[in-house]
Amino acid sequence: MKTVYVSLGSNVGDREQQIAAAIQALGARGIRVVRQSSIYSTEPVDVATQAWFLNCVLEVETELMPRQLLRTFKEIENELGRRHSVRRGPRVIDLDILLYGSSVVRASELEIPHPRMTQRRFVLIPLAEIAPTLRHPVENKSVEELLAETKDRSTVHRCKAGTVGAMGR
Ligand code: PH2
Ligand code: MG
Ligand code: MG
Repeated sequence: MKTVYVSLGSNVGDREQQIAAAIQALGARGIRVVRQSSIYSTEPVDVATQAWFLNCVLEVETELMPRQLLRTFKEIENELGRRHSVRRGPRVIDLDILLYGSSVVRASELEIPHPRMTQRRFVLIPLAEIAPTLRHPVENKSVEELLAETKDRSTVHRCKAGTVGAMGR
């Protein structure tokens, strides 16, 4: 069983409903959601000319290997109506693997830790909410330290409380 941190984002359609549907779809596929951050309203980064996102981060437990988990995430994205779209542009739902245990994967189709997580307040702020002392296996720094050091200055507002305590135990 591996502990995995997952980033969820949406900036098209009913963003909150789509995030809820994605979390439900994970559970339906046997991926156990242990912690859920609050939902944050976040300024778009990379492609700035798009709508604001809702973002959150989950701690999940799974038996799936990284590539199986990636495939499952793509299936859920398709199920929820995501169509191939502009790179880093608008999306109905995006599920990204941030950290998979302390594994490091560097392949063209999958990079773990997520290569841009240290440059994104919309990832680091929700992640720090649920796992402040978690260590990044390559940077060898805690999430709190990464957040204090990031150069990203984009706006991130907490807008809905999560369930930081252990869920379903
Ligand atoms: N995702 C992107 C690009 N930019 N900006 C915010 N605020 N939130 C996102 O989830 C996001 C983004 C590509 O995955
Ligand atoms: Mg993404
Ligand atoms: Mg993605």
